[in-house]
Amino acid sequence: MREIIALEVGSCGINVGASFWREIAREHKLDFNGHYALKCAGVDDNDLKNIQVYFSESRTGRYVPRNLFVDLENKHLDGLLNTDIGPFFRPDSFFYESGLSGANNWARGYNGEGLKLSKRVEERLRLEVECCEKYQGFQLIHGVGGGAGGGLGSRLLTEIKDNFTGSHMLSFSVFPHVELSEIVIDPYNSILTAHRLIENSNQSCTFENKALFDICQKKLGILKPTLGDINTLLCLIIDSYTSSLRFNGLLNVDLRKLAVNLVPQPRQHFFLNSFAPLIQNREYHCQSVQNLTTSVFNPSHTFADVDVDKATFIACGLIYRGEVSAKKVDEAIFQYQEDHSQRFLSWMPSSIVQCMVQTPACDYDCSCCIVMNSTAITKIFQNIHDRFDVMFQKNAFIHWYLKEGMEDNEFMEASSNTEDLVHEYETNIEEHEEDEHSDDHSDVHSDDHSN
Ligand SMILES: Nc1nc2c(ncn2[C@@H]2O[C@H](COP(=O)(O)OP(=O)(O)O)[C@@H](O)[C@H]2O)c(=O)[nH]1
Ligand SMILES: [Mg+2]
Repeated sequence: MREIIALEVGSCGINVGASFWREIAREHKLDFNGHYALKCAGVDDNDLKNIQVYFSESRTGRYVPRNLFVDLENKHLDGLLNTDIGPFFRPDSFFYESGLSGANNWARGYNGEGLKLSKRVEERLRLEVECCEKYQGFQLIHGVGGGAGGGLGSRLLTEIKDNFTGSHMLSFSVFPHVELSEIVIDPYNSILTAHRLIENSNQSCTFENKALFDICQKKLGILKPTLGDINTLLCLIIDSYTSSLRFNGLLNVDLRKLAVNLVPQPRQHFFLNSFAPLIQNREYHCQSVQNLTTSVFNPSHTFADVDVDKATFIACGLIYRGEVSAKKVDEAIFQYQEDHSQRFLSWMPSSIVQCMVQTPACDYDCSCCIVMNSTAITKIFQNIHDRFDVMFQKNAFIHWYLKEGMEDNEFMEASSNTEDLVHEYETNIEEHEEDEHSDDHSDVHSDDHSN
């Protein structure tokens, strides 16, 4: 069995993680005591076939999430334990430093208290790995702008890369956006985290709360979206992405195979995502494959505030869920690629991979999620870089980081690594444009020949 070990770090990670476990419990028909099957739900062989990917089975036959919640304070974890989903998790899967609060400083998560905590987490990860038959890797959910999600998340990314040789890391990373940022120092936290994600993650799905907020308002008709609404939306992607690992289906893939298809250069592993249908009340009607496919490519469905319409695709993965005809999927994708060929790199032979999971997402008959490796991602990195630069030039707030043992050059290194990544993504466009021009010239030559 190809197990995954999940980590949810910091307030954002814990909240989004709780929504994720809530949703996949429903999909696999587990109640919050870990028992299969939920009353009234039909039993299906598929429910448990790959259940070990995310759950361990206890001696008493309970399914227990294979995850650790990690934070620099206990407030959110105590809160979670006291909700209906609390009993679902192992009590010893909660790791925190009690008594700390307001630890927004990345350096406290990466060095300081976070370093001590990370040693305890690492020990536990080792035990988890030993209990796995053949683990495929780790999954991290976090907010990159936080002290815990960013700083401690980065510490764990680094330790895992160094100490679990050959392991694969998938992250679901929520980036801050200037319009919805509540932490003044989040540009520092974000750039320092981005640096570690570039170096230590193998694939990262990136989200921006601003886009999620807009989708809640404009598509789902929620006037004042709460973090709960935003997290439910975000989890549509995490559920769909991981459904190909959790359920049987046509052309299913594991973490590594997904990465092979989507990541032509190891550093360029940052994905944008969108989902269809985005509808007010999750309705029980199936949209056509054609509609689902066109919708996921529609920029207004993207879970980040970027312009995918003007960007070049490096590669895409489409995950369809529900009873969907493979032939119709082939036709819809072929049609999209034909109509938008100039947006795909000429040297990537099969830049759209597809996957079909027969088990639908809860409350949907059929749906589609796209994972895009696209040059549009540069906007997220450029934004945090620009916001970082403005503050760093003034030396603002730096003393808080230096006090926790950091040095100026760590900021410079993170900043130039992020700039390099933007440049590497942009090089794809330049090369693509050159290829297109040389194609034009070769057309002229062949015309000349025929004359
Ligand atoms: N989508 C989402 N974002 C959150 C949530 N909680 C916090 N954030 C965002 O995550 C970023 C980091 O904040 P937080 O997670 O509170 O910091 P940490 O606990 O120190 O990691 C900020 O940009 C917040 O706006 C949440 O439940 N959902
Ligand atoms: Mg917090």
